[in-house]
Amino acid sequence: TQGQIITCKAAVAYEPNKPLVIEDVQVAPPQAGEVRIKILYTALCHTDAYTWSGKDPEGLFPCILGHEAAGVVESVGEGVTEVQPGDHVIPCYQAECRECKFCKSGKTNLCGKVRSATGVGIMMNDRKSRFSVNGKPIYHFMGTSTFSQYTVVHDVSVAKIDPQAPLDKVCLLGCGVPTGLGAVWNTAKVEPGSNVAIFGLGTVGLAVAEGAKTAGASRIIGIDIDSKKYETAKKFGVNEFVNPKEHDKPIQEVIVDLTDGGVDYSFECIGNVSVMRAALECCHKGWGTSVIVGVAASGQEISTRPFQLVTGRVWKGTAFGGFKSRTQVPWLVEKYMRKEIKVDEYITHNLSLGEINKAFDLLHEGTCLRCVLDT
Ligand code: NAD
Ligand code: AHE
Ligand code: ZN
Repeated sequence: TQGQIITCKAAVAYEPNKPLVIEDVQVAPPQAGEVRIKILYTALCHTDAYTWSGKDPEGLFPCILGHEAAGVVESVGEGVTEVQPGDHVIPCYQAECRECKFCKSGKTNLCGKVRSATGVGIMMNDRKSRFSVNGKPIYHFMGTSTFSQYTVVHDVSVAKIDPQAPLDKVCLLGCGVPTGLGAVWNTAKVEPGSNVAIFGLGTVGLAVAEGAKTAGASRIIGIDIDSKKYETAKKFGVNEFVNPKEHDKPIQEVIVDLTDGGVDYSFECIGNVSVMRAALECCHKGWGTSVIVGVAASGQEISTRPFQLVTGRVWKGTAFGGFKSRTQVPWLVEKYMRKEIKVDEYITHNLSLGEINKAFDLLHEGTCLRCVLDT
């Protein structure tokens, strides 16, 4: 198949919110600096649902969504040296070229090399798509497009992992789990003995809890409007629970009262701008730090009294938990293999690619954390 067009199945999003269509898609061979990957397993993340909803300014249609996956390299384009056919890999929506201003800064995991292409659904080389259906181009998404049996990505977006790792599990290390762990370890840098508040106990919030537990946090307060979330959350380290619906006072006041003035760290894992405000305002005066993890729709804005910041609270955000993707995803896989981090525990459902619309329905049900699709 090397150098040839591959025809395979993919789930195409033709229009916002219209059911995805399983199509025979033509996948062009990888050009210079590109890698074609056979995707074996892909999970769904709420960010896919967000873009599908039409509210993401970077979401172009028709496109192939998906960004939490694992697979095997099928072929590589000219000049690709770090991976070869047969390598087991995780595609990474956050690239790492190790050469750009961002990568060299030592201050961020964001990479600038291919971002101008991945935000508009094309490849860097010729600013074109590698996907088509009957000659009509289909846009890429987040530089990954994993809801397909084959995809083409930039070489700087490929993490080569231990071939022993089970791909049906470690696909989760492409997004949600690293995001939560890294929000704690890299972005907030939570210290032992800290009090932590986590808003939203989906996969990302639970991974924050796990990260906080391993960082030695004392009180790990989970906040969710669905009280059923507490039982599962306990297994990830949450040791107190608050449902905002059961209180008359604003949730920030409830947390401040519970914690003698506020928490040391808070995390917003929902994507709701009024909760982001509450998360900042429940932080302790003088030092409390709040990390925005949730993705809010375009047009939404955050607000608070600047006095909150003047008096020492800190507002931060995180993308992919601050992890350098190509370097650290393989390290996270090793940690999973040594049983130092959970992954299996987030998988509540398994379906096939053909059942993807059902999988999106599940995503909106409280019982689903991650649904892994066998492609
Ligand atoms: P999820 O939907 O599984 O979890 C959200 C949780 O929040 C649910 O348990 C829900 O009951 C709860 N919730 C909803 N409204 C609430 C409210 N007002 N108060 C308290 N709880 C509330 O989602 P997820 O997959 O865990 O993802 C969470 C967010 O993180 C999404 O916005 C997603 O797009 C974003 N995300 C960001 C990054 C990043 O790099 N920054 C990476 C992955 C996901
Ligand atoms: N295109 C969206 C922004 C989406 C967003 O913030 N994405 C996160 C990852 S979410 C993964 O589930 C991210 O990494 N952002 C940094 C980046 O470079 O995109 C919008 O609203 O415009
Ligand atoms: Zn995601």
